[in-house]
Amino acid sequence: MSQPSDNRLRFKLYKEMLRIRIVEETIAGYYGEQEMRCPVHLSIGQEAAEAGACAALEQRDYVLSGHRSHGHYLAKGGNLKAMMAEIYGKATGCAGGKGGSMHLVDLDAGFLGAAPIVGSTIPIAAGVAFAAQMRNEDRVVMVFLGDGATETGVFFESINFASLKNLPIVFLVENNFYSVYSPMNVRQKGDHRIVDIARAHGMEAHQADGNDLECVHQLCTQAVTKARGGGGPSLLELITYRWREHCGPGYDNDIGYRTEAEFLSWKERDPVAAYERKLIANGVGTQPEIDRIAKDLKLEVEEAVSFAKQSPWPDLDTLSTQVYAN
Ligand SMILES: Cc1ncc(C[n+]2csc(CCOP(=O)(O)OP(=O)(O)O)c2C)c(N)n1
Ligand SMILES: [Mg+2]
Repeated sequence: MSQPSDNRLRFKLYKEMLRIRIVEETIAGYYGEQEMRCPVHLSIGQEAAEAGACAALEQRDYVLSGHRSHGHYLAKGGNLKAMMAEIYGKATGCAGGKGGSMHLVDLDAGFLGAAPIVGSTIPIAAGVAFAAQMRNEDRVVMVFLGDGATETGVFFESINFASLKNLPIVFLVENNFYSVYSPMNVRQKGDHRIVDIARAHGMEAHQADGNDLECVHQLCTQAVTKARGGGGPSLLELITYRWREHCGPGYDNDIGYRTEAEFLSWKERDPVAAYERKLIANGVGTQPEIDRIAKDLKLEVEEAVSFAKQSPWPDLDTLSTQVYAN
């Protein structure tokens, strides 16, 4: 993005990234009230990967995700009020209040679903891409997964199938170094590289800085354009870092699986603050403009929380509906 005419896109990307940050911070702030009764996996620190990747997609494209999916849902255009209501377990939630944070869905936005069984949505995404290809639809599928999910059997089967069939799919790996509390070096031998797995299956793969919003967006745009043009699948590994505890609103560095120094070094590389500095330094935006965007977003998110809190509980007689496919 070198043209001044790209400034609108820069602001759009920034706003999407900041919106995810504010939503996640707001959830963390209200979580202690114990009105949200589902576990939440927040992606604070990883927002550039999420916003940059989804902005490369069209509305008709499909996204699938896993347990840490708020950012993917929002960046793909999912309804914020319906997401908040879902986390509060209300009837107005995107899954009728029965799924919670880890079962977000918004078919209108092309967010086909998220599920917390690690790896489970990867083969579904490959199947969706296969269907789009068979039906000759102009549709790309992007599936978000973590570094831990690349260690599931279905990941290997799915990338093999996607490569073999030249499917229109992007495997978007957010590598935040940990699977819960386990770093890569206790899970895999030697110099393990996720991109090499994809390449070994004949798939194009790239690793990039997941905290660099524009870099993520460019890389994803290339992969999506290639998939849309019949060029087949890609795997993109975005290096990033989760700030908060694996599951929940707090911090867990004291447990000892990672050091405070490591955490602080990644906080220094805050994708939101870095992009704000870049916007201002390049004369794209001013501090008052940025402050106004943040203020508007906070209002929008507070409204969503109020909507969720005021919404009714699901009726008891809906308990067993929409649980299984017809
Ligand atoms: C099949 C399965 N095994 C174990 C778990 C428990 N679990 C939940 S999240 C997670 C770690 C996933 O790590 P990663 O894919 O890197 O995603 P991250 O949490 O880092 O975003 C595990 C092991 C699970 N949900 N599903
Ligand atoms: Mg991880």
